[in-house]
Amino acid sequence: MNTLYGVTRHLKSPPSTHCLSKTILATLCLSLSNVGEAAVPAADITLLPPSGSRTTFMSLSGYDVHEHHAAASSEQPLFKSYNRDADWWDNLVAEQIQARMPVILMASRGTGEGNMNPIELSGLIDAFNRAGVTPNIMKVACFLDTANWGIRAQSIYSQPFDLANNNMFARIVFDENVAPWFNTVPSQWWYRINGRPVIQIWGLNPAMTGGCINHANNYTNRLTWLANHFEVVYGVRPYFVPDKASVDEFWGDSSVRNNPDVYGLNGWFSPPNEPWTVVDHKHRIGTVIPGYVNPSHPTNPNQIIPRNNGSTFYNGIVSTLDTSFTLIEGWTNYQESNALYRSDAPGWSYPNQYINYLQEFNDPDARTMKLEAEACDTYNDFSSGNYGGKFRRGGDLDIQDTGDGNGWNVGWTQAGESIRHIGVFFANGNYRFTLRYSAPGNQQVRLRVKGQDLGVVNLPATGGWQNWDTIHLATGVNMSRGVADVELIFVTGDTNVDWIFIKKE
Ligand SMILES: [Ca+2]
Ligand SMILES: [Ca+2]
Ligand SMILES: [Ca+2]
Repeated sequence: MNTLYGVTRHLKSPPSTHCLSKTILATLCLSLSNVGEAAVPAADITLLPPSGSRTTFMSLSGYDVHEHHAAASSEQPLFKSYNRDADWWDNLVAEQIQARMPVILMASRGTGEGNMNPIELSGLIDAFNRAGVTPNIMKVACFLDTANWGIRAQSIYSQPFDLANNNMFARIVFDENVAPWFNTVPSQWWYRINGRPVIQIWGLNPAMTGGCINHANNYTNRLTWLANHFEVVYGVRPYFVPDKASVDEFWGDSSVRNNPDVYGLNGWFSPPNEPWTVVDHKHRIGTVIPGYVNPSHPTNPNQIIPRNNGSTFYNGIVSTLDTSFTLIEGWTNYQESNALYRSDAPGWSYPNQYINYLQEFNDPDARTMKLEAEACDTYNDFSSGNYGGKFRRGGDLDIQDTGDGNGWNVGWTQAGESIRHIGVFFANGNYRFTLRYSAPGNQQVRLRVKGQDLGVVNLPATGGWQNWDTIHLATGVNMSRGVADVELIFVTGDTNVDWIFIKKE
């Protein structure tokens, strides 16, 4: 019975079980733990910064998610559970790594309301550290989601958010949003232009929840105060990218256009025919969405931008390549059909589709990439159900925690099973493919790239189901610019696999 296969043979052996006494068995533990050390040079499996892009894309990522919301959505993520615990952050970081995002744009709705409270961003920094992400690989930018400003003004002051009132602005905007964001995200992670951290600000429509009043001749003064105060506290002056409507509409403040701390303006998008915008004021700033459905009017065609099997997003990316930077809404936003995470929902051609689009344009040189085995697009699995029960919402692929506190692996592999990543972007050049695996005995796998069989590779025993090692599967694989499928076939099975690292030689 396939479902019984591996009940005893595939139990994980935590390294600590080897270490009965740290003092007596120190040498033995060291030698055992070394079994799992990388057999290939660290440089061969270290991400390089994305390079060659004509713009800087940044993924606006919400973190107010809860499983019951996602479960009710038609755009379920591949990953479970969607509840903002450490695993949730690990998965988000792994997805952003695979997309080679240079900047992850994290929203704040303030400490007062609790929905996207910026002190939660410590979870992101912890996940960066677990994944070995360093600030040269990915930066974090601040997005002030104004949705709660009016709510807080009503709650604290029993009146709309008043741009003429600097004390109100200081408390709600700086004390409850900006300060906790920048106090939680250490400064080495801040996305900067010319050394200045960038703060994007969403709209201040007077009809926003709770209300917003007195924009004219006041919004620009509040921004100047915020820049001055930020500089006093953090020793550096920020740049602002406000919402264009808050400047250009009759109710807005046109003097914001000339504010020296404003780097540019963000134009957002609008259904049904505007999935991307570029605003050219001081600098060209873009916004792109993969699709949109107004959750309050989900069947009104004027409130929908269809995904069109990904072409909406792809065309938007191509149309904004000449910007200083482009905001992408929104990585986890299933509520409005903007989600870009891995999903096998209708509207995605395959789970990693949107991630791969971003990889292509974030990192056109495609010098390094990392494909998580558990996040493959398709697979052959001979046992019914997910034996380990981890990571995926459904399906038969067998997945468990790696046991070293860093993600998941495919396990319970049998001869003839396989995993495949679809549409991975390569540049011109020769590539090397490296596998992180564990196996108690000697095993064999076979790599297939762009349909080309690269032969059987012998995997030496690593000494246990969770003793990890790395091995080059193939070198000098000549690729031409474009996308290709990467498939790993388990010739003998009984091999756990964590990821495939790909590097241009
Ligand atoms: Ca299975
Ligand atoms: Ca299996
Ligand atoms: Ca993995």
